[in-house]
Amino acid sequence: MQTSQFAVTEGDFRSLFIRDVLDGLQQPQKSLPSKYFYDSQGSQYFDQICSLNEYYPYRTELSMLPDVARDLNSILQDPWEIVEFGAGSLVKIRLLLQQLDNIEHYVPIDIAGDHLRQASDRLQQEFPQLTVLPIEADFTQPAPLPETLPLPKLGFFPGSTIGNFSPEQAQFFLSNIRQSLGDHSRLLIGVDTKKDPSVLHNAYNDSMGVTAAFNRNILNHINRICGADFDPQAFAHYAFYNPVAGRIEMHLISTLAQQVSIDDQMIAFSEGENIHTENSYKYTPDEFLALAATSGWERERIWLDKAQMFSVFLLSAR
Ligand code: AVI
Repeated sequence: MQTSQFAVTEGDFRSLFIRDVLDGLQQPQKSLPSKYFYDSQGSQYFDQICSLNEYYPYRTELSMLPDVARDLNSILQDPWEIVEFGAGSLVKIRLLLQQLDNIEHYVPIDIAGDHLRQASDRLQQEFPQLTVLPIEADFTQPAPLPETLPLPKLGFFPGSTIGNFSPEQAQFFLSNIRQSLGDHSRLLIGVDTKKDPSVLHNAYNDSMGVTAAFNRNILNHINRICGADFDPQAFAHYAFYNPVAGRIEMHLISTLAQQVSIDDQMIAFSEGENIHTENSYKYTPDEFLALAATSGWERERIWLDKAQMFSVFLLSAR
């Protein structure tokens, strides 16, 4: 297995992290970038969320992928390579690789380098004919793919992670990957659908409190990396569906007036003041296709589960 790195150094990561955190917390509406949920504890919480009954997106998409892969196998006749954005533990790709005959290269991109390399080693052993070429990088940032990859590319972006971008950011991201995947590329992307708000509410307010712990954990991550002194227990988890914006919003609410030191700055919170930590946009198929079209992608196929809880799109580069 070859490896490739576009990684930032630890020092760069820390200063970017501090800058993002202070930028967000010094605005009148305090906010934090949701990508900072995912330290190793946060990734474990997210894995637990995926196993919860209330959190339907993960298991619904997983149950759809074998059928998607079967259909895809008849579409992808020539040799292809798959580029996965934010590949994580490489669980979903296996469901594709088990059915797809013509994949020669697989390029998982993820910021968690050690985890990515270990998962890639295991995948390489399971699929010895495949060339696995992991790239340690922040997939949200535009970056060219290595020029050694000559085959047409299928981008893979499952899990409705696209929903964690604003529509403008999603458009920017989709245009960028359209550029880096090139002409003749395709994109297989999972997108959460609009549905009964009570189902959405329960998915982000689970009865075991795992989503609450996941939300608060962003403060532990900030404490560790930025030398801050947040007390996560002094913030309450609050998540709701905003029907006008078509998104779940997650917030942390300060339960008392308090001051927090971050790097060399003090940030004041009044009692009841909120930090907006995440958006999770939900799209009807038509809304998502319209967004994709503005980024150079057109509809090739859509799969929906029976209850229309989740959608998977195959898009082709225009
Ligand atoms: C990763 N992402 C698609 C999840 C979502 O549903 O927006 C993150 C998450 N936040 C709370 N629960 C899960």
